[in-house]
Amino acid sequence: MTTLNRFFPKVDRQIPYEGKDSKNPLSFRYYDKNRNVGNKTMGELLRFSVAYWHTFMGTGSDMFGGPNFKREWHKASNPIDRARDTMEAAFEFFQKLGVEYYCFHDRDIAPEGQTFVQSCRNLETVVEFAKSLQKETGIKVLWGTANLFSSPIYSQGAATSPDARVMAHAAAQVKNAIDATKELGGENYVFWGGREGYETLLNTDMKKEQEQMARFLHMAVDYKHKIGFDGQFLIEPKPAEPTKHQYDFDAASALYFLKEHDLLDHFKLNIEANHATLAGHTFEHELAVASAAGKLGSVDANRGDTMLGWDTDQFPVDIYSTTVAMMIILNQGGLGKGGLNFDAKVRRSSTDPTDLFHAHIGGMDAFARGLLIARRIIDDSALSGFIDKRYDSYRSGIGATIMSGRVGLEEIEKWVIGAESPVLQSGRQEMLENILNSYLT
Ligand code: XUL
Ligand code: CO
Repeated sequence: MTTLNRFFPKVDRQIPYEGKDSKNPLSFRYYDKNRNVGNKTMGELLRFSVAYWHTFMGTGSDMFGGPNFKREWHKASNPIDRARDTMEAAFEFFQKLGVEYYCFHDRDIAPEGQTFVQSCRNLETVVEFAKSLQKETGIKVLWGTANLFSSPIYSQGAATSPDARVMAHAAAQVKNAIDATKELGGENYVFWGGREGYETLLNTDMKKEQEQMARFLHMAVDYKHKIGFDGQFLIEPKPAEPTKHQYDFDAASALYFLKEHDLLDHFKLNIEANHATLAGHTFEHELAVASAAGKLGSVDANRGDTMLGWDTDQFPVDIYSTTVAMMIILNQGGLGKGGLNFDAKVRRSSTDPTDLFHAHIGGMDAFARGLLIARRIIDDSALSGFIDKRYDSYRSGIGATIMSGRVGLEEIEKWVIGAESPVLQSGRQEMLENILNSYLT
């Protein structure tokens, strides 16, 4: 390790794997990075990433109260010194936690300047520093992105702003964020349209705004090819918050948008658990929609709270949910360049920097455990055998004929008249739920 004990003195060594009976809260009980699960290691399959914005820039503030985390790395008075200290704290944390990846917004790693040019300079300075720390430690960027939602100029949208000068500003900012991501060897680049949506149709031309967004994304694709950035572009759907109606509502609407605007070949999706539930879906539904389209690229691993209707961004702890998520991920052969990014924050009351370790350890163990359970369920064909059999009638007879496209409604009508009425097999939901539960040991 290169950066020792400057910001996290209470965690004085790398978090060890100690097995499921360990009582040490600063140990992994399930995540054993080099353990083989199938033909890959846990580390290779899970590709955990820390979200820079929550973990190092989070202050604990909410709608009712200001910052209450007193982080050592936020104490320097000069913004660039503060950014460097924060980056050092981040790399100390990554190494002690034993994660290989992080994700960032341009404006979390580098402070916004007085002018656009100054902001770009700040970003270049911090990227240089991050690059040297990455080289020293082997830690990598899972994805970078641009913050196109905090600045007041984006209050009525970025790419979808009614003001073309704002759209131009967003485009220039994205160019620089893609450059930064490429410079840091980022494996993906994410577009989350925080304010790409609208509040009221009384002042909005929805079709026009969506055309603007498509143009914006086409320009990003062109630029990516021009500079030879080989990272995967990802769209992160979210239904609302901060805007009332967001254009990338969920996986299905994002896929439709991409297809409609001839962008589908250039993008995959980054599915976030709490965004799925805000859209009225389960996390696994959104993963399954993206995966079925061959577009599940990466995951923002967090959870919401069923009692609260907003994006609480909590760390994932639910083994049932991580198990079904890992089943979908394993069934598509992994996440490729993507990974599991903890887009999650500790609660306002969790004020000690050590809580950041507890939070990530919990999330990593929850997914490692889900991975082990999912692998066993798949290997035993415990559920897939049933699903396969359920569609048997399409493998031969009328089912195969219909699916081959050789018959239409009239031929089918003739067949129905001559056939016996169908007797349905039970869907056996409860039995299957019991089978799944029997693996959650
Ligand atoms: C917001 C959210 C973002 C994106 C990146 O809800 O999830 O942090 O992940 O901009
Ligand atoms: Co996210």
